[in-house]
Amino acid sequence: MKLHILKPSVNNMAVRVFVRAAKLGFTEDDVYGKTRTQEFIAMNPAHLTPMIEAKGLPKGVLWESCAIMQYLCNKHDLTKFYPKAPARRAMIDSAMFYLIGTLYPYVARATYPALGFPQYAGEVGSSDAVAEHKATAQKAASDAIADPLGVFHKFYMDGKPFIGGAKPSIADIRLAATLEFLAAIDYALPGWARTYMAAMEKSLGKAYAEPAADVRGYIAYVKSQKK
Ligand SMILES: N[C@@H](CCC(=O)N[C@@H](CS)C(=O)NCC(=O)O)C(=O)O
Repeated sequence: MKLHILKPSVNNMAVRVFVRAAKLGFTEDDVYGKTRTQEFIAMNPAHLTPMIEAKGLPKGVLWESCAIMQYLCNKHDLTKFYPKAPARRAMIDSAMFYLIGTLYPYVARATYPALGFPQYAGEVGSSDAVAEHKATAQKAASDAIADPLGVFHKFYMDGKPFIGGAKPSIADIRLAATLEFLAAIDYALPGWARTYMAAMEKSLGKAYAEPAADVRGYIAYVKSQKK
């Protein structure tokens, strides 16, 4: 299996942590600057990473971080990361959809301007609005993070160390990777989230630390450029 990645991205970090934690066989191809090439778009018209290229996939490739982790868990019967019982699995799916549909857009609006990442069409950040309006929109997104973040703690974790229970699930890998970006804006994570991030890194060890170092290194680089 070939994993096409961009190292500074937390969407990518999630899958990069997962394949390491699950000890799957893979090679990584850094496609920085190549996602809009004809060759890449011919495989993946959405031009998005992470993307896996593997035999047996109807189209030869698969993108969307959560779908990749779900597919690999199904394929290799990795119930440790993705429980089989429908009700428990549904909670993991719900947490991941909630992250992609609700939390991540706030995180992107709050952090992408600081990270120097392009914003999505229609966002104030990608318009010709004055800097003050862009800053107001960025702050509004940052302020909006606390509410869905609290939902992960109160509802999905509900007193357990992880969304997955005693051990991290694919939803936990996706959440922890997402929260890494908040360092770009020095977001004050609540105490429980700091404990959670430390527990994720402790539980997954090098599998977490190695891809996290790429994201953290990029954030440190961007911050150093602003000084
Ligand atoms: N929801 C997607 C988001 C993927 C995404 O936005 N990927 C970005 C990097 S963070 C990308 O590959 N952009 C390259 C491009 O659009 O050319 C996921 O979770 O995988």
